[in-house]
Amino acid sequence: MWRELKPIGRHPDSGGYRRFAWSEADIECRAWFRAQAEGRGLAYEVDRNGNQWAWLGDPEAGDAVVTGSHLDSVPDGGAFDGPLGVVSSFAALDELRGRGVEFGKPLAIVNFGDEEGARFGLACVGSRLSAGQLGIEQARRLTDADGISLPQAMERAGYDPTAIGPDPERLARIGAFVELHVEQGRALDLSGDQVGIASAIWPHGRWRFDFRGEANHAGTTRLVDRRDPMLSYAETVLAARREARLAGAVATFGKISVEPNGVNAIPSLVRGWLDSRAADQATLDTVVTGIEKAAREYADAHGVELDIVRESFTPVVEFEHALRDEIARILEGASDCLKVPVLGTGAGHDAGILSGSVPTAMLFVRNPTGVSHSPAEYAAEDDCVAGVIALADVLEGLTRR
Ligand code: HGY
Ligand code: MN
Ligand code: MN
Ligand code: MN
Repeated sequence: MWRELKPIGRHPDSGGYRRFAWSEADIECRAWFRAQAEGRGLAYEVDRNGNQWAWLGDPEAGDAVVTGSHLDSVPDGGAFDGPLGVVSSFAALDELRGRGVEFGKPLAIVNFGDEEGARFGLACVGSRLSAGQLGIEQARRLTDADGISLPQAMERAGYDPTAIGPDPERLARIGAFVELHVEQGRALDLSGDQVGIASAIWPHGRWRFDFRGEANHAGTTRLVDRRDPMLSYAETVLAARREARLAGAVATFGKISVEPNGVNAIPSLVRGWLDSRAADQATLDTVVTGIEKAAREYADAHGVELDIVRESFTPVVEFEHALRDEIARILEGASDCLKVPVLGTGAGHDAGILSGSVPTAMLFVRNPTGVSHSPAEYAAEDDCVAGVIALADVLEGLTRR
C-alpha cells in the first residue's frame, strides 16, 4: 500500500510532497484510495464535499465506527502527515479481518479532502463543509493563487461541486471517529512510547496582514521619502516572535506576497499571513492583540496603511473524555504498556472539526524527529506497525461495544 502511495506528488530533489487539493497529485491519491477500498470489497463512495468513504457493512444502520485522515499536503510536506492515518486504517482493517473479527457495527475509512488548506488558504475544507462549519458561498468563493475557484478545481478534477454543503445525515450515522496521525512533536519520543492519545487541540487561527505603502524606485527614492511596507512587515514578524515567546504560545508568518515584487521597486503592498496558536483562548487572544497593536504602531511609523483580516479560526478542541478513556482502557488492556500517554497538540485535524458533531478521538504515532510539514517528518516502521495494531485494537473494541 505504502509503496504505491509514497511516490505520488513527491518532489525528486527535496523529497517533499505537493499534494494540493484537487491537483493531479491529489487525483492520483484519490484513485489510490478507491483502489484500496474496492480491492478490499468495501463499498466506495464520494460525499457531496468530495470526501472519500470506504464502507464495510450498511452505512444506513448507523452508529458506525469510522477511521481515516487526509491525503493532501502542505507545500513540500512530509510523507506521514495524513497518509499515515489513511494507510493505517486500511492496514488495521486487514489486521481485523486476519483476526476473524465479526463487526458488530458498520465500519468506514475516510479520506477528508483539503485538510491542509495549502491551495485555497483554509484548512479542513472537506470536514468543515460536512460539519456545517464552512458556509457554502464562502466555500464557493475560495480561490487559489491562479484565481481558480474551489468549484472549478473540483469540476476539473471530475468531482461535482454543485451540492457542497453540510452533511448532517451522514455525520449522524457515525458513532465514533478515530483519527490516527503521526505526532507533530517529540512528546512520545521523550516519553519512550510508540503510541499516544490526544487530549486536546490548541485553539488556532490564520490572520492576513495587508501593509500598503507607496511603490517607488529602489535606486532614486531617498530613504526619508519612502513609505515602505516591507519595513512594517519585517518589524511585525519580530513582534510576533516576541509576543509568542512572552506568552508561551506560537506565532508564525510563513507566507508572504509582495506587489509589484520587483528587486528594484519599493513595494506598494506586502501581504503576510500569521498562524498563531496557544494552549488556551485567553493566551491566544493576548498574543494576537499584542501583534496587531505592534503592527499598527509600525505601520504608522512608516506612513503605511494596515488592514488585518482573520481568515480562519478553530477554537480549542477537548476530545470527549468518555471515548478517550475507553480507548485508553482498550490499549492498556490489549498490550503490556502500563499507561498510554495522553498529549495535547498545536496541530489542527479533521478530528478536531468533527468533534463538534461526532464523538472523536485521535491516536498519535511516535515521530522521533518531532518535525512535520517538512520532508524531514519521519516515523519508524516498527512504530507505524504499533500504530496499526493499536488502531485495530481500538476499532475492534469500538465495533463490539
Ligand atoms: O495547520 C495544521 O495544524 C494542520 O496541519 N492543517
Ligand atoms: Mn498538517
Ligand atoms: Mn494532518
Ligand atoms: Mn528604471
